[in-house]
Amino acid sequence: MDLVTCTAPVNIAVIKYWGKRDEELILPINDSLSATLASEQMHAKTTVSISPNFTEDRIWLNGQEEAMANPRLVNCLREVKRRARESGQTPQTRLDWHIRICSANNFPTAAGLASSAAGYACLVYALCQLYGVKGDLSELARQGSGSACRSVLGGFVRWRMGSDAQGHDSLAHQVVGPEHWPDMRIIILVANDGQKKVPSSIGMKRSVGTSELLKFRAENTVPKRIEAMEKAVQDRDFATFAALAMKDSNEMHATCLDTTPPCVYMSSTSHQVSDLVHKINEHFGTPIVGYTFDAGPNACLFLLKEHVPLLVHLVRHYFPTSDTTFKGDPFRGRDFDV
Ligand code: 2P0
Repeated sequence: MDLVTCTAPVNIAVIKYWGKRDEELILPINDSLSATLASEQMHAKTTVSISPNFTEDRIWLNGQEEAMANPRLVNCLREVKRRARESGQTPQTRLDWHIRICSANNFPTAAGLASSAAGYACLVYALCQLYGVKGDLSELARQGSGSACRSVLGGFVRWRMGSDAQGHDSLAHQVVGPEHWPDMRIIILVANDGQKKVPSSIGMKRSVGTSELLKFRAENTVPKRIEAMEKAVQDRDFATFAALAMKDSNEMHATCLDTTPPCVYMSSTSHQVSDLVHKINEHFGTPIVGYTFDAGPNACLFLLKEHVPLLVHLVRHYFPTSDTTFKGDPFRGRDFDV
């Protein structure tokens, strides 16, 4: 039996991916840019094993057995095996052995964070190790989940949408490595409002079909904003970085509201967090904290290390919570190195 175990971290987009031009290949309508968390923090851990004794392919996610028939999973496995076959590194017999996949996240699903990004990045990396596949992994991870292509690299990562119809140039590139901005911190505030959200893939499809604002965003706003964001990251210009992240998050959620029927992801708590951040920044006369919201109500706050104690104090004051277990830990100042 051959066995590989690896981990892959979550990434948080500051210029958002929202909308596909090709559903099958998962090709986006705009570039996006994200920060990958350090790998020992919020991550997926996946073990893949093959054996001539296994009689069928099987997968377990967070301890529960799931169907192997998931088309994205099937695509990833097929593509990795195709590359392995083409490279001639793996004997056909090994490729014919059945596989077992066991994957789990070390963070609560309630956090509503991009678990599919960490999960597919981890799966693809593990499969490539298992079958001896080398080269760029982002194209393979992208076919599991779009945002997963950004989790195969550390630091700040840009996913270039590309122009090739087959998606061969729709790849992730590292903007700067994890060591570039050592004082950067991310605090995640979990707003447990119990709202049922529209899955992002469905929300995106709906936005592509109905939102004119989305088209404007993809063609006009993001191409300029992402260049400014890349420069802000390279220059470690926090004020510009935070201002652009907030603008982009708000524009993404505006396109979600411009969608028919609208996709409402932010809750009243999310808006209260946003208000607090703007008040703090107004007080300082410059952005010292920036927020971004994904397809859910939870806030990801970016700030520099020196401001973590102040922010944690203010959040605990304005958002007192009785839940101080792991789920509530973000309120206790659990900060993550990028
Ligand atoms: C992002 N999100 O850039 C954006 C912001 C959510 C909001 O990428 O359909 O799970 O698997 O490609 O990657 C979440 O979407 O969607 C996402 P699929 P994915 O992080």
